[in-house]
Amino acid sequence: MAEQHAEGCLFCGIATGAIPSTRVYEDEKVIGFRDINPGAPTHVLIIPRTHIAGINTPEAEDSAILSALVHAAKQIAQREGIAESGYRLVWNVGPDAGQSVFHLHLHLLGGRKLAWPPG
Ligand code: DGP
Repeated sequence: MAEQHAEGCLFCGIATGAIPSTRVYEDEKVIGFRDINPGAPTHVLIIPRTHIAGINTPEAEDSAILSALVHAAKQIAQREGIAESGYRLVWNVGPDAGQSVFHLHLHLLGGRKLAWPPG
């Protein structure tokens, strides 16, 4: 798959390796790396290698990427030892949810009891 990158996009830089990160997972379509400002003992961001701005933008042909993100999350949860204790997958979409980086990313949080509803 040809990777599309957006100029000046932080997570495109992380995907190419131009910007350092602590990677915990990678496959052909997606990578996972530790959040710089973790909200839980495990806080990993899973992103497509190719630039997609957010969950509102994927087209039908991107469905393989969406399933790759979820598949990666399951693998990472296993590796982090939280698959059984539990974890949360979060997509922040737009201003009310506090989305701050406009390259699609799935948050994986776990390793502690997580409150619900979120703030
Ligand atoms: P969101 O609010 O959903 O757009 O989440 C963006 C996340 O990205 C936030 O939890 C902090 C994280 N983040 C921002 N800049 C960097 C960075 O340079 N490196 C890493 N590893 N994470 C970052």
